[in-house]
Amino acid sequence: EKKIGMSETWLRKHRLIYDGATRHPLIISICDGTIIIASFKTWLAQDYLFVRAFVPFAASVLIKAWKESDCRGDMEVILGGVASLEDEISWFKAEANKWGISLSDVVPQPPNKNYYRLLESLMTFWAIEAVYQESFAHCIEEGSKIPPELKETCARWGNEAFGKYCQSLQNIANRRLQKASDEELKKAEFMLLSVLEHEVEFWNMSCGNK
Ligand code: HMH
Repeated sequence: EKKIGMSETWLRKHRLIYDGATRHPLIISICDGTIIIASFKTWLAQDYLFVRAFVPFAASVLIKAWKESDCRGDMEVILGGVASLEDEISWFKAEANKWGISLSDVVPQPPNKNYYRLLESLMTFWAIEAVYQESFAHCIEEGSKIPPELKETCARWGNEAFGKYCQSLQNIANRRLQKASDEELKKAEFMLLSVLEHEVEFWNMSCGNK
């Protein structure tokens, strides 16, 4: 049986907003096949920029794991995440090419840029990945009518291995939260909520094309 940690408690407490981030209309439209291709393209281009910002953030979390963690395995978990980002950037470039998007012309929209400010703690590192994992895993569940050309996108974050990785990050976060002060706990819960809110805004960016 899975032990319930602080992060699970908070996700339950903020269930509605969590569902708002993981069951956003953009994700629902991918699941039911009604997605507008212009929306998908906007998402792809903006997320490419987000992932570029995420790379140095991941590196900073790796440094913290090395300096501060009481468990050696933590560094390997985060290193795995860091290592996969090179492939992810290449995937974005190839995918953009497929859809005729010129990435060199893309500029970050305000909801994207605002999100960069949250790239600072292990809590946000886990939450950012977890929202994508849960969102896209939903798209590849039985009975979804996902367009074939979007299958690969959904599998990238919805696959089981990525799910396990997110679970490992969550376990690390829970363990660290057990030792946190009240002040740190407050901050971590606030950061989690902020991620959920920014994810909603991030999805919203792509819905303006409808
Ligand atoms: C906006 N959230 C956003 N982009 C991503 N690529 C992820 C989460 C997952 O890494």
